[in-house]
Amino acid sequence: MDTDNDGELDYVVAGHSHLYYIDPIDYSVTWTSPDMDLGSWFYKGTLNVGNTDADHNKEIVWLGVFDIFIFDVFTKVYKQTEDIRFSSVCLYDYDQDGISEIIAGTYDGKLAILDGHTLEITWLPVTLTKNTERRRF
Ligand SMILES: [Ca+2]
Ligand SMILES: [Ca+2]
Ligand SMILES: [Ca+2]
Repeated sequence: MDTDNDGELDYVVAGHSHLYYIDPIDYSVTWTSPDMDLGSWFYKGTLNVGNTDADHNKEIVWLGVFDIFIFDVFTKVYKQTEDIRFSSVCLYDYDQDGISEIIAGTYDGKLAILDGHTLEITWLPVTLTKNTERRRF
């Protein structure tokens, strides 16, 4: 994907506790994120790219083990959610204002809409139950 709109494709890779930018020509690593302190866990899911706040730079939205990391592709400054065990994430412009909201599910079955700028959470009035019991017929 071309995350920074310079016409050159960027390879962005998540592995263990880091995010990497890889040069599309010689495959050298051009940027490595700080250690996200995810221990030996791998990241899950895909890297989402979109504009999640008021500036025009795109953000990379990445689900680590439980936390969501939001990197500005130019400044590489990032924000991180805390204290909520997220299990999935995607981007969608829920309120149609041209800025993507972060839609995220949690391990206990809740659905959240996060403001990518303030990380303020709006919980949707649904709880998805995990069907862990075997049905008996
Ligand atoms: Ca690029
Ligand atoms: Ca932005
Ligand atoms: Ca929006």
